[in-house]
Amino acid sequence: MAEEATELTESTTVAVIGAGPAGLTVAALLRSSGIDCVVLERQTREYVAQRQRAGIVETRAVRMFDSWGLADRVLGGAPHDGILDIRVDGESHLVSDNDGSEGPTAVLCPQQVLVQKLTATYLADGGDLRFEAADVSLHHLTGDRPTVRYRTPDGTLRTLTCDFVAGCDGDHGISRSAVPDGVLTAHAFDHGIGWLTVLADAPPPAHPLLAVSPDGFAAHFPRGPYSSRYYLQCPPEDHPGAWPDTRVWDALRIRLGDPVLTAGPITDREIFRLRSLVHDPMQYGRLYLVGDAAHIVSPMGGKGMNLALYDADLFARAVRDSVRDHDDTALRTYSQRCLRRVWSDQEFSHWLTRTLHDAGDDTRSGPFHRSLARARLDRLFTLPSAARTFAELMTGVDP
Ligand code: RFL
Repeated sequence: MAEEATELTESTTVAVIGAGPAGLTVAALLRSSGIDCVVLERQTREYVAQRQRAGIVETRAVRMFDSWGLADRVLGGAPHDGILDIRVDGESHLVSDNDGSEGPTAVLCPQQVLVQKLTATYLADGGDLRFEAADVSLHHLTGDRPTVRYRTPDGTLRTLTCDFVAGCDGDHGISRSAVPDGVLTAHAFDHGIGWLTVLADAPPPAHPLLAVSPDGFAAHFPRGPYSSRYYLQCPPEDHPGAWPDTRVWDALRIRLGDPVLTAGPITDREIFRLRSLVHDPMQYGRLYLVGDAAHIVSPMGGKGMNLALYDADLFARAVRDSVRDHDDTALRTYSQRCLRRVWSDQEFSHWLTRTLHDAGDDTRSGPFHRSLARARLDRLFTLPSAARTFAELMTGVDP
């Protein structure tokens, strides 16, 4: 049997667990503030760089990176023209996300592009990012110096002592489970709706497209010059194998009201449930939960990754205040300030999810809720104040 390798101990200011959008943003912002941190990521660099999910960095997040002087380095992709196509029974309604505010606006930057650029920026600035960190565990979180233990790819055990731990390891990570039972309250909601999501090498739509149809909801989003992500409402217990290519393209053509929609090779296909989850508080001792580690928001409205970026910004600023100015006010209010935004985005996502599903296939919601949902859409398309509120919630610049 191989001998257990020697344990090495190091010290840093912030141990960041996870190198997704949340962890990398925390790390890049701390680095640009001159605060040292170590990022521990379970997967390889290649794996993390290829994970495709979100497609739009919203206006609020673009301005956040801009305020740190990092927008040009970490954002890629085409500018978003701010138009959303909400298609009802095949009829397009173009909704603008022009909220009247000044400053840079949203970009079509796929999540993997953001992750690749954040990684490159952090490393180019001398950041410490350790991939394939196994068996990460957190200790002494309520003491003055928490410790993080992990194993390197060659089996060496390492211990990091730190002032703060940023738990950025998503919904299935170890950070949240290091909090004793009973400390966090989990608020969970399951819409009872499934989405088949498909990535394909096929032309993107002119504008991000959400479609209401009696056959169920569908959507079509750009993911690159010749790449698209599609969504099709389906029973949550469906299996991707029940959706061969012909069924996918036939259903998309019907629901999007586009009989000549160009098909292309499908590169990924999965089914997930629309669900929401919020943990309150987002802090335990010196552990701060950031992004999906603290909350999941159903994808309608494109808020999940953008919320992760919001948390990361608040956390990095709070640490900066603490380290530079010995002012812990922002750390103490971190959870409360994040949760205000989290619930606002949850509400927007919930509203949009219900509206666009109930207005179409009313098998579950019934004709009354279908008519209510259509009335809400009608208001959005005709009432300027409703359109303005929608735009503010889309861009995230609402107060
Ligand atoms: P992530 O991206 O899950 O990253 C967590 C990282 O932690 C690592 N990790 C560990 N590292 C060390 N030790 C451990 N024990 C670890 N356990 C895990 C993981 O390997 C990973 O690298 O969380 P983060 O950073 O909080 O970012 C959140 C976003 O990824 C998520 O909110 C979005 O993808 C949600 N989402 C969307 N958000 C949007 O804003 N707009 C969208 O259009 C959008 N579309 C989507 C989405 C999520 C989807 N999925 C997951 C259902 C579309 C889909 C299909």
